[in-house]
Amino acid sequence: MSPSTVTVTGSGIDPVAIRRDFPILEQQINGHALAYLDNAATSQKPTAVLAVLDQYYRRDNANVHRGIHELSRRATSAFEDARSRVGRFVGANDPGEVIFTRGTTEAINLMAHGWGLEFLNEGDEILLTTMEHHSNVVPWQLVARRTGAVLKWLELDDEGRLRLEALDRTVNSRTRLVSLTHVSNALGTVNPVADIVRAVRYRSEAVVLIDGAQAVPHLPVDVAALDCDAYAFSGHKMCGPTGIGVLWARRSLLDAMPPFQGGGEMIRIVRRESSTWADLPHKFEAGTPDIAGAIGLGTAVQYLEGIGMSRIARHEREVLHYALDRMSTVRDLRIFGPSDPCERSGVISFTLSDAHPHDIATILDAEGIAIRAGHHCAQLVMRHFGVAATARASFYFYNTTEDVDRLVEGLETVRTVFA
Ligand code: C6P
Repeated sequence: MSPSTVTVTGSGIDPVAIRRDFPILEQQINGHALAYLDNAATSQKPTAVLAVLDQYYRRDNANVHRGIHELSRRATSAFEDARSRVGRFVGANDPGEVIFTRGTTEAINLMAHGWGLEFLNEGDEILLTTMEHHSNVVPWQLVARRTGAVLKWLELDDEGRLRLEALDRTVNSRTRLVSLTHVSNALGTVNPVADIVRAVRYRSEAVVLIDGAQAVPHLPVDVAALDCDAYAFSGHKMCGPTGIGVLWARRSLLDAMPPFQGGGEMIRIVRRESSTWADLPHKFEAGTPDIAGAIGLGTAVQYLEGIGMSRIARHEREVLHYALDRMSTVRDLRIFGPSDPCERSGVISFTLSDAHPHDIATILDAEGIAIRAGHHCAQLVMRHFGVAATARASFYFYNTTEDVDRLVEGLETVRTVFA
């Protein structure tokens, strides 16, 4: 369960030792060792997670909360243990406040349907930022259309930071919801969430929802310290399986919300005319959940705890510094996002001369280097910078400075091809 022998350096971890836990990284792609730099899209999975999924299906598979038999007892206990562990990982000590979802997208949609449609009225204001992933834009557009609520926007500055000075003007007594990302997937900007929550609380009684999809995998996160009302994240970006994620929200908020979906296990009593709901968190988990996914996510959290989130953050910062330094030597390369590395996470969005980002990604792929190209589901960010797409390299704790060297060599090849 804990990572294999890890050499601790003064400032972090030894990714070479860590990489032994990730068999997928050992392969060759197009005749080259794989340099996986697409971690913002999804992370790779350590053997501990692969093993627990295998063990669950081989030995313990049963439905949860339904059976009296031994397998159901085992599955239920592993599923609920995972809930408690994943909750504690983000500072949430009440497992009733930890709702398993399919991921960040479903968690935000749960808030939009369960809270937005129920509590928003015409003229109420929803404050979003132009840094948001579409998952934190479109659900609120749908809610606004149905309730008559109005969308307001916090804009970006030239470096892709939020214009926080505008909070004074944009948050007022009509603001009912503020929903923003903790870390931008398209720019790497880390937002000062605790300060923003404090500023919002000073000016309104708005509910504050944080999209933590790019934060929880990379930084120590404590929802209690952030003082937000709800927080969403995805398992697959933090060494867990796909198809599982979490909405954490305050019990008082969840108690007030109607169910998102109806079905098995979310009810207390069903009569012909109406039904009553199960206690939290089950009220929001209709149908058979992704049991293996939740258990896998619990193991992923245990694995990350074994390394230590502070060390992970420190290592990624070192790789980021190195990458920003090395990439600054590539002519005609434009990097988006804050110039101060302390304000960003291990995501580097860039363009190179006139090369289309898809061509950059294709040429790098031929060298075994995996990056993402496109609008990164953040078209508002692309529009802000006047580009249709960027190339994006994103790091995790198993990335090395050698991966960065390979990236920089690959970018020089791109330049040659397009010269
Ligand atoms: N970003 C990326 O390549 P899901 O798909 O539900 O697990 O996560 C959605 C999501 C929400 N918010 C942020 C900030 C995100 O980065 C993502 C996923 C991936 O950037 C896939 S588009």
